[in-house]
Amino acid sequence: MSKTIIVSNRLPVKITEKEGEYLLNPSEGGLATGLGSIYRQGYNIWIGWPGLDVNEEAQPIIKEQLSEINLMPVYLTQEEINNYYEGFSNEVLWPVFHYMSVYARYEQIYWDFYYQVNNKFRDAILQVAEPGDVIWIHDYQLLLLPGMVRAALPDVAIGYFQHIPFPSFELFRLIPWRVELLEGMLGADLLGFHTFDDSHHFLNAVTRLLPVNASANVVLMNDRAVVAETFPMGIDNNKFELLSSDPEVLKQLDSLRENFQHTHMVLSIDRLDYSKGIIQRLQAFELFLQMYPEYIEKVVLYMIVVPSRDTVPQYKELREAIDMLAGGINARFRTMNWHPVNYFYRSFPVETLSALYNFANVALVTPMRDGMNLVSKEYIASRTNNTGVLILSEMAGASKELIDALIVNPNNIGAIARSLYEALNMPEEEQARRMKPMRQVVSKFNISHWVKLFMTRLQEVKQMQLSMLARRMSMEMQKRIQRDYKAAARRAIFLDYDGTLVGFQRNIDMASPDPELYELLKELSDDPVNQVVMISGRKHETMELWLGHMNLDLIAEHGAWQKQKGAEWQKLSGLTDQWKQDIAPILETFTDRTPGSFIEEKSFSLVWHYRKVESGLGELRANELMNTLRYFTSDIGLQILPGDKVIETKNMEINKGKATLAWMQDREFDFKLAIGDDYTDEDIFKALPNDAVTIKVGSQVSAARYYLRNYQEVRAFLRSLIS
Ligand code: GDG
Repeated sequence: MSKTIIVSNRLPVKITEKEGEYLLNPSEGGLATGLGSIYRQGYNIWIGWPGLDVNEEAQPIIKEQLSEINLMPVYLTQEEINNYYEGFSNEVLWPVFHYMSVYARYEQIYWDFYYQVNNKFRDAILQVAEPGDVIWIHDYQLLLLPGMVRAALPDVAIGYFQHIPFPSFELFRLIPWRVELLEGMLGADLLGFHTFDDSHHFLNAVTRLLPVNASANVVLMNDRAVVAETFPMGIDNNKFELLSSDPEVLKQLDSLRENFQHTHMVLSIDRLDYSKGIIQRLQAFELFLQMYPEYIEKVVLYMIVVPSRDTVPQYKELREAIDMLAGGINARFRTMNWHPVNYFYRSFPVETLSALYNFANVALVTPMRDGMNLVSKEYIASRTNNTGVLILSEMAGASKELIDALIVNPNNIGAIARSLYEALNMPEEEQARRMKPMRQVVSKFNISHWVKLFMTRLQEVKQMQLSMLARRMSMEMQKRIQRDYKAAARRAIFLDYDGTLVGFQRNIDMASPDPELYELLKELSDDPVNQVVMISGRKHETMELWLGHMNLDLIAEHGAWQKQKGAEWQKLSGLTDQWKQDIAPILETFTDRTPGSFIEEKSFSLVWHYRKVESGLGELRANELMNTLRYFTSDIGLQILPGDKVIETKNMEINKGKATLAWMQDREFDFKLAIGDDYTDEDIFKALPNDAVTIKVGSQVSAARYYLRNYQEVRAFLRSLIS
């Protein structure tokens, strides 16, 4: 039976050692709760580091204890923790991915250990994984792992979810090992990110740095379609709703009410981290007290900072800066019975958090960057009476969903101070008007919904890959086609040229046939049973130059020109090119604005090429041009064809499908074959009868029955037919 394997850096368990005895405490974090429905069932398992340095004798014992709750440990040495975890994960990936690249230290030893530890995780997975299993890998500590597992288990389903942001390409490219990281990630079948921007940045980095094809959110890694998508993570909202009426919480709530009788509470909860904007938040609060002195003795900032990484110098400095600033504000504004900042550097039980979520009039969540930020969602879920105001940074993933919060730029301390004033003065109806839709979002898109969506999508991606695989021409299919080919008495063979028989060239005139191709076409057309038709979008002059002397029928410019072998070129009658006067100036404007682009003129079409334009700019201009052309061409019988780095405008009447049908008229064939790679070849595939062998080059969606990977495979296939 197949199983699901969850993998993350940390296991959802806290192990403590007391006089040689080890105590296991399952953690109650959001992710652990959400995935609990999965990993606790059957043979499913969660693999990760148990979070402490365990001596060798104790390792098998703990492993045994963990296996009882479906957990499997990967033990790390202190050196591995220093370099893989503290080093590469937290001093390279964390700062760069949070747009704080000045903090990054690109040490080779960090990378070496990162690679080594990812390999260690791979070995652990391979001990338990079998074909048919589903593996779900979590977060930035394990970016190489999907690729490593893929190499060992080519068919297994692998999902990857990134909990922190994926930065813009300009940031990501700074990392010396950027290519290896992307290749590792692309070992997955489905990659999930919190926001659209994150997945977009990822896809952008992939297409800029790797020689792969991507269309929309699908990247083709050889034959495997890899999908990158947005899955905003939710929380266990039921848990927080229920906590709001838990007796222990109510008790703590009572004492908060007593202690803060005449004071509003602004709540702030984060782990100690420079990405969380804690300094700016304190500055904003100080400014608020200065701007609105009427709030002196009327409001407190209740600030919990959970200890984290404070042996690392930057974190130690941050901690000292927070201490200073909080102390400074208190020294400046405090009165005999009031402290403006109630600052705690420690963690609290979840009941205390719940009481605070329930009590605080305002939650102030202003990270500089945050993948999602669950605290903001927990505050919303806890507000069962629909009061309270959330002030949320636009740099937190959550701001894309919680749009009814007061959204602020965390660098704009003036705006934060004003938002605080607005929040504290917001009428209850307005609070409810904002809170209700946010509560609906948090409740619907909860953690189990998130898990379900991700797992379902992963299955769908696997299905899509399988159906692509079914169309991929196997040796067996080739043999069957060869038999039909041999048995046939009259064969029609339609071949597209660019991308089908030759590769893509930066210079369009460089794609002339090579000796091997000439030889192949000669052998194919020498067989008296074969009628070979070269059907291309190229100019007829070019086709004449390259192929005019061969024993082939030629169709040029998508069907505008035809030539029977040995005869003269014939132009399709009744066509006009008057429209060029209107369209050419538009294309010229775009060419003037876009270095590297150029126009190609054919008898009945104008083509704007952007293969030499800076990547990104070309696509942008092509989009703009498409929109402009659509506006001008809608009522004058023209068709616009976006192709591989080209946009072609041509007479509507011309297309390869019509040309194919016209050529077939009054002729009988018992074997029909068509091979093509681009959009315009789809018309041929559709025009041919069902018994035709139609082959798409490249694995995009197509009307063809089969596909081959590239022009080399096409040549090998044709060769197999004639040999
Ligand atoms: C990463 C991404 C993304 C906090 N203090 C206490 C406590 N907490 C709990 C909160 C919340 C969690 O910790 C913090 O979650 P965040 O989402 O805010 O941040 P990260 O830990 O940095 O998580 C982040 C997340 O992954 C999920 O994908 O949202 O952007 O950085 O659940 O309640 N819990 C207890 N005591 C505390 O004192 N018990």
